[in-house]
Amino acid sequence: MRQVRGVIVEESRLPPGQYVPRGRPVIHYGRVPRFKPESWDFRVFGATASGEEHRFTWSEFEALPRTTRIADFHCVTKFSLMANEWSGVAPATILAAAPPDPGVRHVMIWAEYGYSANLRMSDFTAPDTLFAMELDEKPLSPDRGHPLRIVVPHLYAWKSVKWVRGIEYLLEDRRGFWEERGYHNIADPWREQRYSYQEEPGDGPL
Ligand SMILES: Nc1nc2c(c(=O)[nH]1)N[C@H]1C(S)=C(S)[C@@H](COP(=O)(O)O)O[C@H]1N2
Ligand SMILES: [Mo]
Repeated sequence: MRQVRGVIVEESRLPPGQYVPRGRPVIHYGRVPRFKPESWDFRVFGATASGEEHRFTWSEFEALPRTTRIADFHCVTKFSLMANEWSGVAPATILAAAPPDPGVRHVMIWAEYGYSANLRMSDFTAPDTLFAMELDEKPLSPDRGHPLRIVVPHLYAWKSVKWVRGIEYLLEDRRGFWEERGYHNIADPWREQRYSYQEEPGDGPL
């Protein structure tokens, strides 16, 4: 990973079986939610260090320090979007504001309408993972996750949850929305971890 004027820039490369489409597809399950800043919140719950839930309002979340990363992302349906410039809040900032219990090894990312994706703590804290509010120097469009999505460029893009509303600290791993429906628990595109039947012992909960 390179840094250019403080921006982490990942080398653009295409994982096995992926292609670069014309245009920039938008893809998700269900409808695009409407953003209501007065009632929006970001909840950090589950196994927090204090045992208490931590809640950010939109104005609190918006005021957190931001950083920028440039990275590709890879959909399991085989298209890849190359060199996206994301700006937003680093997971480390959330972990510092609302610390997890020391036994936490996994997190569940929760979105509007109950969409979710689980991540290992090591993927959540990886240097390319970000809670993004901007793409290519503009606020996210509604269909790309406005006002907040997570991007986990080094995993298949169903883990890059749009319209994020919170995270749950997990003492034991649990499957999210697509992981329960036949997709791989880890989802590393470089190892083509597409489907749950490819999982090896230790890759996921039974
Ligand atoms: N909340 C939510 N986030 C989601 C999805 C979804 O259905 N709901 N789909 C995922 C999938 S499968 C992909 S490929 C990416 C697509 O992101 P894009 O629309 O910005 O290309 O969003 C991911 N995040
Ligand atoms: Mo996807």
